[in-house]
Amino acid sequence: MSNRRFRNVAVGVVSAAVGALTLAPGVAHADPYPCKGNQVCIYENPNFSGSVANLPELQAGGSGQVDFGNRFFQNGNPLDDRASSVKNFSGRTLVLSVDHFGSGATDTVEIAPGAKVNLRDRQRPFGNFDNVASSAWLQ
Ligand SMILES: [Ca+2]
Repeated sequence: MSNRRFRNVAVGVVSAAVGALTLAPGVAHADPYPCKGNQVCIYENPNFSGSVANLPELQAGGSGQVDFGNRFFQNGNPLDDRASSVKNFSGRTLVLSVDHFGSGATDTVEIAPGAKVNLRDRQRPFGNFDNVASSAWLQ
């Protein structure tokens, strides 16, 4: 009977590289809904993410005003009280209101031509403008 010698095999512990997907500040994200020139793009989520609404009323040749009451993002979610970020490439000043048309627009925010904004950064008398817009028009 031969001595059986066990050889210790150094088993390398493979440490799985746990990818903590930490994004460096300032890294540009691919825009799933690129906003074309002459458009107003209204996004469901902050930082131009989530679904988008491109309302023909706010584009070249449109009426220049729209109530969000019966309008939807591309994913089918209602637009009313859900807008979180906006790109205004219309060439005109965009006004967002917390009110529907006909109910007295007293609480509004203006988005300058060419501006890209998170509505949570726009203050109103009682809180910010995230998830409150109910109508919009171009000046
Ligand atoms: Ca939202």
